[in-house]
Amino acid sequence: MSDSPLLVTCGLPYTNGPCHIGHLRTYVPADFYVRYQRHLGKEVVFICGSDNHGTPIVISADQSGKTPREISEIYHTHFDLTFKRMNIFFDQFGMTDDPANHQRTQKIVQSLIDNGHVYQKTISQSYCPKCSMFLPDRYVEGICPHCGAPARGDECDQGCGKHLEPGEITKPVCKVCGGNAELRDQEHYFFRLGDFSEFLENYLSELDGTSNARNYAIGWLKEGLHDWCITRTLNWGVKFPGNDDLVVYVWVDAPIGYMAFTEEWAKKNNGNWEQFWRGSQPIIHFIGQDIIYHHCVFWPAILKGAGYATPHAVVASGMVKINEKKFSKSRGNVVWTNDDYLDQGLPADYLRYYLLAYTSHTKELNFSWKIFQERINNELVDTLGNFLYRTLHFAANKLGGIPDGEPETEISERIQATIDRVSAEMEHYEFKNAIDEMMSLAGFGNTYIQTNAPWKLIKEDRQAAELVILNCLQIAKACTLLFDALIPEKSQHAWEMLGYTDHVASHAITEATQGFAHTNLPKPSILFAKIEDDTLTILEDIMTKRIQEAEMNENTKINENTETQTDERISIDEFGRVELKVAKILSAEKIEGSKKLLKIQVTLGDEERQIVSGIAQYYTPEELVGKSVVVVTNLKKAKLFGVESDGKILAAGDNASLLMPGDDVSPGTKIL
Ligand code: B3M
Ligand code: ZN
Repeated sequence: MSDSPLLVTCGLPYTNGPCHIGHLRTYVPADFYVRYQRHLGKEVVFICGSDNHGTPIVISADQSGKTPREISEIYHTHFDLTFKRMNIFFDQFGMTDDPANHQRTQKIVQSLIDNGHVYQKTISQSYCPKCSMFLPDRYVEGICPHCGAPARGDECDQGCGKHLEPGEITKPVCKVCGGNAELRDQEHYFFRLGDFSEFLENYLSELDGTSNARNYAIGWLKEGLHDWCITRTLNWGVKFPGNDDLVVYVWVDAPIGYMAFTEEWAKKNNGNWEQFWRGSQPIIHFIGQDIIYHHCVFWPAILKGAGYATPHAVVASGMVKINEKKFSKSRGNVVWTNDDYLDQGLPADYLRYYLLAYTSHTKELNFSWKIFQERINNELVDTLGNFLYRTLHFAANKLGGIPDGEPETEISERIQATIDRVSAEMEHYEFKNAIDEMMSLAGFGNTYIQTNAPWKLIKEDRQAAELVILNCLQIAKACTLLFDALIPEKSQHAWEMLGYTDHVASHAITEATQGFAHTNLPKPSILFAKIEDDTLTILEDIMTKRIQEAEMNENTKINENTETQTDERISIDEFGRVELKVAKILSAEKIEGSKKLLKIQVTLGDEERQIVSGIAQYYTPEELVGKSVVVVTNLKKAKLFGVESDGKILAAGDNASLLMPGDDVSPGTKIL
């Protein structure tokens, strides 16, 4: 072990929903980086935890009838297990609501107060008169004052991405009751972020990590820094020192979690947390690109202001798209780590491979099952898997094990050159390039075995064939050691097929050029199973169904919203554009795979129509037949669950009570 330990952290997931591919895009690369550093002989402490405070958790807890602590524990355990299933292992996985973080946060905030970086100010904040409460952060929605996009109380999530201070959002609406919010005065505490401009300018000019993190932050600095309100009117969170009515803003105590979890790790392992947070041992933060501001501007200023060491690097991953569409949980453009991936029996290592090998870490990553299948089958199966299997199979079957002797110098040099290039790319957080280098070594192995054809050679010159295979085995060993950081489960399996009985993770990369001390080889098996077309269809179907279900929910929501927006009135002419007619239901049937939808045939007198309607939970198909209903007939056609819908049946209220005209009006009659 080296005498220069490294602290690596990952952004803390909120405990208000399950793990998805967007999360993994930060955690998998961090784990890859940590494992590779360990193979280089570096001592690394790898820290993460769950983010339990803030309005997202309180709102989810309210909605599910649980306390914020209860919901936090549920999702904390969920993330902990899911990460392990993905072969991501933290040395400490803490909770921001645990005592260590409460104490550390209060200490740091107290230091900021003592050092003169905090002041009190009265501000106008969104308040809901109906709910009698102030509306911090995500309790309020409205319009971004900077770009006019719909926004959440604390950030413009659909527009310019700016952080919003309390009271800044325009047209505020209460998320609890949907009513209009008003502004009311309240005393809050502010952090003098503006005082740190010069410090941050110097800090950022030296910050290591990915250039997107540095460049975004420098850009924001040029726009000028505003002081940050660091308190919120909530019961859930870390109490503000000296004022029990307020908690600190979640973005204060969440990053402090990194420090508190290091303390927890140190306590358990007889380690030293201060060498990082008060000393000069490097801290590297892996985060998503959307939280660069918090990590590169706000967080170093807090640390500096409270007298702690600042991070050495920030590594920010680009966003994830699904089938070239914006990632969206509500629209169904998402891959859930457990439900959609691991529980389908797919190996964690395949997804790890895709996430890291597909594109550069800072670029947007598009995920599609089709590309997933192509990349896994062409690269892991056909290149790496094929090379390992051909080599091991020949050695075990034809040579009875590992031949004696040393591999040729040019082979050792090729391996060493790969290691050097991989290490250099890793140093610059260019993970995709590093993997390309590794894969090119496997490709080299394939070409080498193909051109030297030991299966022919053995007939004329057994010794020459043995040397070829020894060379191949050396390349196979190097590949296994190199790929271990990326696909640890598969690499361990390969390591055992190379005749080792211990853990590949405990071996240094330098051993890649060292020969074998044993000769026995077990019978090899196939390392990477192909993704078959049938599997692909199943996986794609899951996604398509989810997107259709989400569209359906969205349609219902739009209807609900139009019911409540009474203040935005339309003219009689606008209303006149809506064509409403009486229709009679001829038949109805369920749509397979959907709980909510019915496919309904109606007659409008001179015309028949097919309409998909979300009323399956309230009516059986049989009881609908023969009923007269009201239909909007000039709507654009839509497809729901792949079924065409030409019109909309009107229904009222939560139980979808159908609007039914009397028997004296015949189908096709216009409603005026
Ligand atoms: N809990 C999640 C996010 O905004 C947030 C990260 C905290 S890292 C200290 O992506
Ligand atoms: Zn905006």
